[in-house]
Amino acid sequence: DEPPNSRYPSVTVDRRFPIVDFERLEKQSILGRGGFAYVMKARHLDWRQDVAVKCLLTREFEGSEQEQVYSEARKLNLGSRSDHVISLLGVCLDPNIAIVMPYMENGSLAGLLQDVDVPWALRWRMAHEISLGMTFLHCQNPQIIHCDLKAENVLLDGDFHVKISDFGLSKWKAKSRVVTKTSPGGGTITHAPPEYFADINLAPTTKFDVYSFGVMLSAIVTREQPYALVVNSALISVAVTTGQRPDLRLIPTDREDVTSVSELMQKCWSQNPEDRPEFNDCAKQLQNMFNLEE
Ligand code: ACK
Repeated sequence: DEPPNSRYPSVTVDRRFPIVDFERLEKQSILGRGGFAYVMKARHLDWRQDVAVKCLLTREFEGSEQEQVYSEARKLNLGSRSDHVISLLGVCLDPNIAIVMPYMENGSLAGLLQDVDVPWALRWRMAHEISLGMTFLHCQNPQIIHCDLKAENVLLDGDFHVKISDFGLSKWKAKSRVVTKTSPGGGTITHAPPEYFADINLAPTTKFDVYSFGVMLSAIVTREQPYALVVNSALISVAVTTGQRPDLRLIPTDREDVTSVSELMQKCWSQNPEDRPEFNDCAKQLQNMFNLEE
C-alpha cells in the first residue's frame, strides 16, 4: 500500500505526519468508546481506504489538546517502522481532534478471546508478535513505555497479525494512573504492577509493560478477564501489592506448551521488577518454544 500522503500531499505538522481533512472521512460506525476518546470506522473518500479514527473528547483534557494529539501521533508515526505496532495515517485538527489509523479487520485481541476459541498456535504467535512490537517501542530513543498494555489495546489485521495500539497517551496516562483506575472508564488496575500502587509518582520503566504482558498472557491462556471475580478495584490493588496474581488454577495443566508459557507469565509478573525479563528475552523464549519466525 502506497502511503496516502505521497499521493495526496497536504499540510504537514513537524513535516512528519499529514493532516487529514475530517470532511473527507465518510463515517461508518462507532467501534468503541472510552473515557476520553471514541473510535469510529470510516472510509477515506480520496484514499479509498477503510480507516479507524480515534476522536478525542477534548473537554477531558487539561492543557493543549493539540499537544496531546501530536504526542500520540509522533509515537504512532514510528509504528510504520515496525510490523507489530499500528501506524499513523494522519491527524485531524478541525473541527474534531482525531488520529487516523489503518482499520484492523479483526478488531482487538480482547474481542477475539471473548468470541471464539482461538487455536493455541495462533495464541502463541500473537504473544510472540506482541513481544516483538514491545521490543521495538522499548528500543526507541527516547524509549516508549506503553503503560496500558492489555488485550483491548492489541489489534489484529485481516490475517490475525498483531498491531499494538493506544500507546501514544502512555505518558499522560501514567501520570494520572490512579485517577484512571478509580474512574468509571478505567480498567487497567488489573495490569498495573505492585510498585506503582506504593508510589504513584514512580517513573514507569520497561518492567511496567512486562508485568502487564504477564497479566495479558494469563488472559490469552484462560480467555478470562484477570481478577474477574473481584468486584472491588481497591481490593485488587491490595491483593497485587501483597503478591497475589490472576488465578493460576484457571490454567490448563495437561498441555506442555501452556505450562511453558505459564512459567514465562509468572516471571513477567514477578513482584520484584528486576526479576522480570525484558521483551527481547520474552520474544526469544517464545520463538524457541514454538519455532516461530523472527
Ligand atoms: O475490540 P474492538 O472491536 O477493537 O473494539 C475496540 C474499539 O475500537 C475501541 O478501542 C476498536 N479499534 C480501535 N482501533 C481500531 C483499528 N485501528 N481498527 C479496528 N478497530 C479498532 C477496538
